[in-house]
Amino acid sequence: MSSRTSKKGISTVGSSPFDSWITNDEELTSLLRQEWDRQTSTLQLIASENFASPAVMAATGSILTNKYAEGYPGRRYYGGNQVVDEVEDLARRRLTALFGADHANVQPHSGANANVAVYQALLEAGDTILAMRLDQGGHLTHGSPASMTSKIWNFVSYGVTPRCDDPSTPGELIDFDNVRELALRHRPKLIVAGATAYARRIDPAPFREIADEVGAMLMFDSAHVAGLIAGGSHPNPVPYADVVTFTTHKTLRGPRGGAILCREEYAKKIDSAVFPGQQGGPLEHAIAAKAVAFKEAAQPSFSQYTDQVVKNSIAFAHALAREGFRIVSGATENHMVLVDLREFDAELTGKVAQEALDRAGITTNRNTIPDDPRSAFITSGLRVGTAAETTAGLREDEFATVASLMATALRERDDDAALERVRNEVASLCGAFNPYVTFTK
Ligand code: DSN
Repeated sequence: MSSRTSKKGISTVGSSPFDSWITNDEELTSLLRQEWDRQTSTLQLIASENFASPAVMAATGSILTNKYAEGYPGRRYYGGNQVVDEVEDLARRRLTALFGADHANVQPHSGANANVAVYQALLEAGDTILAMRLDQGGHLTHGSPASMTSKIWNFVSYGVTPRCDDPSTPGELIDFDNVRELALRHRPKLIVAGATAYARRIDPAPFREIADEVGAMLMFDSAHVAGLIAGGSHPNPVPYADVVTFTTHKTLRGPRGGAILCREEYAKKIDSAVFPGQQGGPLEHAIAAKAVAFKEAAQPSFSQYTDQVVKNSIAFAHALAREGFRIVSGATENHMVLVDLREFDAELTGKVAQEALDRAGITTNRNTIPDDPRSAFITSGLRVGTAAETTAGLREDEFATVASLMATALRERDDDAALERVRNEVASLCGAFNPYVTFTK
């Protein structure tokens, strides 16, 4: 392979940030090149991933990585932070403007850190939190027994309504009667809205009503849909929630990291919980990259992008249904599709499907579906998303093709030659839709 051309023949010169990654460390450069090839010659359908812009990646790799800056702008524990203060202020200003929030904290290293910092800021150990159960679509930090959050706080979990195959009364939707009943019974101090494997729009208004009825605070974990909210494709929870948390690298298309928005009355407590409560020195290079992403998300072209993400997801769900997959809740309204594999093939598990698709150049993740009889390691479901490949330029027709390639790969999963044929078709699709060519157009 030439040093400037990927395995699939894609020139990396002038069309990608690849050149800036070349280091004098041959082993690492080789690995970076392999990952460049993987990301640009296979399909990235993991719902929580995206392709960050070259500007976001440049800021992530900037000189700011050298600087220690414990504290906040104007109140640091180290000298030399004049410039860093302005960078962090810029990120905070752009973020509050983007979502119309009172206060922003841009230091959380991840969404999990952001969530735990909120719990620490607003609650005492042992307080009750009402949140969505992991196996119904919630996140680990929403009180999964495997997460330290469940050891510190007392979680009560809500779920989704039972499955219903009549399209006029879809099931597997957040069960607001259950949320209200549990809230009245357990009187949580905090209610958490938001999910990690839920393909429908989450309306913040009914959560606010229930929180008010029981005197609870409301946190909206918008990790997955932050970009859809910023682009105006989903409702903004900021006017309803006391606190909103999110990651910056999913639909928001920024660097890996987290952020918190809150009402002014909680600002001091939230800031203290992030630093020094949870973290030490902030990653100012990541904060600079967040600032870049917040500016990008404020552009009209970003709204066009998020609208297309949702249109693609709807087209993808229809095409997958035509191939014989059952779509959990019967539809999607965001960037992801949660697929129940059992009707396509009763023997096919999420684990086997994910591995077969990997061999065909289609990257997905297995996922439990509501009331999944299989374990979280095996699963009966697959979660796919359109955020990344929409950035690369795929539209509804291409997602219909992807659904058909997925079905072929899964039907012929034991036939290496068939998987290789799908892999070649995937590579040719990816060759026509390279995200780093799209970005520079
Ligand atoms: N749960 C991860 C995901 O949605 O992929 C994020 O923490």
